[in-house]
Amino acid sequence: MKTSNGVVAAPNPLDFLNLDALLSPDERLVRDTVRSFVNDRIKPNIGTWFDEGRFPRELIPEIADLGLFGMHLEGYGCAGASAVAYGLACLELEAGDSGIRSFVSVQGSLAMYAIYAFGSEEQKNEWLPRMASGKAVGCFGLTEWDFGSDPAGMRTTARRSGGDYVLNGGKAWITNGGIADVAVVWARTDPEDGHRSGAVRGFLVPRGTKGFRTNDIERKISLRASVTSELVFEDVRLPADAVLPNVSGLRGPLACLSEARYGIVWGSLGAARTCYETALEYAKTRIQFDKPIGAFQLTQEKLVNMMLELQKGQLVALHLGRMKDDGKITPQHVSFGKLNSVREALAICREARTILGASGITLEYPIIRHMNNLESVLTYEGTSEIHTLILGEALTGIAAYK
Ligand code: TGC
Ligand code: FAD
Repeated sequence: MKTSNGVVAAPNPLDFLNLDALLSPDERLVRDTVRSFVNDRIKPNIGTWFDEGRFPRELIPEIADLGLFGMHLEGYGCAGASAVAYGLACLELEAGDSGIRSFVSVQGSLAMYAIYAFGSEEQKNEWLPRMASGKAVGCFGLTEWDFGSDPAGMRTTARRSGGDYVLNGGKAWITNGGIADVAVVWARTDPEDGHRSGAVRGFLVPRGTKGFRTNDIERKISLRASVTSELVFEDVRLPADAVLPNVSGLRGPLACLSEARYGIVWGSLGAARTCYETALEYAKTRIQFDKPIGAFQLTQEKLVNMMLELQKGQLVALHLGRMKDDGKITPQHVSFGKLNSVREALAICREARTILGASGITLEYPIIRHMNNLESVLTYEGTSEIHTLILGEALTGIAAYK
C-alpha cells in the first residue's frame, strides 16, 4: 500500500497483511455495517447479558433489518449474499460474542438452510420469509443426550400412524430451543416408510404442538448469552407434510452442518481478533517495572504469535469463502477451516488472557468471556477430534472414528 509520496506504508497491527485489499467494495460494506452494529449494540452490553445468562431477544428485529438471517440464501426474503460476505458478517458478530453469532448461524445456516435445501415449496413459503425477517425463530435438533459425535445412533423415532407421523424421543443441547417457533428435528423413520430402511428424515415441529416441550439447560459458564435447551417429544402427532420431502438419510443434517461449520471458520476468528486487540492495547498501557509490559520481549512474542495465527486464519477463511462461492468447496475443506480457526482462536484468547493478568479474568474485559465461549465452539458443530479424524480419513482413506 503506497502513501501519496510513494512510500510503502508500515503494516497496520490490526490488518498486518492488508487483507482489506482482497475484499470487494460490497464485501467491505457488509463487514463495516455489521461491525458498527456490534460496536454500538453488542459490545457495550454483552458483559451484562453474559453475566445475567440472558440472550438479548430484543436484538432480533435489528439483526433482521441488517438482512443477516439466511443472508447467503436466495429468494424468500433472503439477501442472496456471497459466502465471503456471510463469512465476514459471522466474523464481525462473533467479535461481539459467539452466542450472537450462534443465534444467526442456527437460524440461517441450520434451520433455514434445512428448509431451503430440502423443504417443499409450501414449507419454504410458510417459514423462510418469516425467519428472514426475524418474526419466527428456528432451531435444529440433531444431537441427543446419548448421541453427540455419533448422530447416526439417534433414538428419536417418527413412526407412521395412518397418514400422520408420531414423534417420540428427545434432543439435547439445542441452541435457540426454548425460544424457537419451529424446530427442525431429525428422527429415524420406520423401515417400511418407502425410503431407505429406517432412514433419518427431517421434520418441522412448530412450537405449541401437543406433546412437544423444551427445557432450558441452566448453569452454563460458556455461551451464557445464548439459549441452549433440551427438546422432548412424547407422542407428537405431525401431519405427513411436516416431513422435509427432499432428503433422506444422515446426508441431510450433515449437509446443513457444513453450512454452519463454514460460518464458524470465520466467526471464531472474530472472537480471537477482539482478544488480540484488547491485549495489544493493554500491553501498551499497563506499566510494570517502570515500563509498558509491551516493552518486554516475552509479551512481544505473545502478541506476534497471536497476530500471525489471526492473519493466517483469515487468509484460510477467505480462500475457503472464494472456493465456496466458486462451488468448489468440500466438507473436508470446511473441516480444515473449522478445526484450524477454532483451535487457534482459543489459543489466541488464552494467550491474551495472560497479558491482562488478573484483569483478564473479569467481565470488565471481553477475554475470559470469549475464551469460555470458544470452549463450546470447539465442541459443537463437530468436535476438534471429529474434524481431525475427518481430515485423517481424507489423507489416508481410512475412517478412524468407528
Ligand atoms: P457417513 O457415513 O460418513 O455419512 C453419512 C452420509 O452423509 C454424507 N456426508 C455429508 N454430506 C454433506 N455434508 C457433510 N459434511 C457430510 N458428511 C457426510 C455421506 O456422504 C453419507 O451420504 P450417503 O448418501 O452415502 O448416505 O456418516 P457417519 O455416521 O460415519 O458419521 C461421520 C461423522 C462422524 C463425520 C459425522 O457423524 C459427524 O460429523 N459427527 C459430528 C456431529 C456434529 O457435528 N454434530 C453437530 C450438531 S449441530 C450443532 O452442534 C449446532 S451448534 C450451532 C451453534 O450454536 O452455532
Ligand atoms: P461426545 O460425542 O460424547 O464426545 C466427548 C469426547 O469424546 C469429545 O472430546 C469427542 O471429540 C470425543 N470423541 C467422541 N467420539 C470420538 C471418536 N470416534 N474418536 C475420538 N474422540 C471421540 N447440537 C444440535 O444438534 N443442535 C444445536 O443447536 C446444538 N447447539 C449446541 C450448543 C452448545 C452450547 C453446545 C455445547 C452443544 C450444542 N450442540 C448442538 C451439541 C454438539 O453438537 C455436541 O455437543 C457435539 O456434537 C459433541 O457431542 P457430545 O457433547 O455428546 O460429546
